Order: sequence, then C-alpha cells, then structure tokens
Amino acid sequence: MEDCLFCKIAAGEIPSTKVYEDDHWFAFRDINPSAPVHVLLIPRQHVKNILALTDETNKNFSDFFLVVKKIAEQEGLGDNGFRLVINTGAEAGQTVFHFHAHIIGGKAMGWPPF
Ligand code: D5M
Repeated sequence: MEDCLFCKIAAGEIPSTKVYEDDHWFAFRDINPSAPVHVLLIPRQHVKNILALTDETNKNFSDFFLVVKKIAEQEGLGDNGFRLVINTGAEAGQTVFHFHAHIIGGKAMGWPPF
C-alpha cells in the first residue's frame, strides 16, 4: 500500500533494526521502546488491523503465534515471559494503521496496562 510506513519498512525502503523475517512476516525494534525488549511484528501484506481481516488475508496469519514464540525465544524471553499487545483502532492507541503486534519483555510489568 502506498504511503504506509510499515509497508515501506517491510520492503526495506525505510531503515529499521530487523530481528526476524520470513516470506510473510517482518519484525524490527520499536523506535520508542517501552521495555528492554520491544519488537514489532508485522505481516508483509498490508492489513489495517484485526477488524480489517478477511478470510483471504487471514490465511497468512496461520503461523502468527509460532512466529511470536520464535522471536520471543530469540530475544531471550523464553524463561521469564513477555507481553503481546495488539492495539486495534485509535481509541485503543493504534497510531500506525498496518497490523502490528508489540512483543514486550525484559522487565516486570503490572496490570492493568492503562
Ligand atoms: O504502535 C506504533 C509503534 O510504532 C510505536 O510504538 C512506535 C513505533 N514506530 C513508529 N515509527 C517507527 C519506526 N520508523 N521504526 C520503529 N518503530 C516505529 P501503536 O500500537 O500503533 O501505537
């Protein structure tokens, strides 16, 4: 999609600190980390957010949780765990409208998150 920041990052047109990539997924460090580990996982395919998913676009999400697990273990979060956040819509705090999952860890966190 034209003029989508995360499409351009996944395509390598805008620099990022890559931590993982495969045919469907790209992961990079958040520019404004809220914990020692803060990775954003995005699909290469442009999907605005969960509410925009269709049967067709969802096909590329079948391995989503396994990719999250792979990145978490690669980042050393396999023992103490991590938080997975998917802000969906402006009211929930979504600011970039290309689906992304925040993988956050490396420190103790509280609940609720707001
Ligand atoms: O999260 C959007 C996230 O995207 C936010 O944590 C900052 C991050 N961000 C924005 N621009 C960049 C670039 N260029 N590199 C890395 N990270 C970036 P949201 O859930 O939409 O609030």
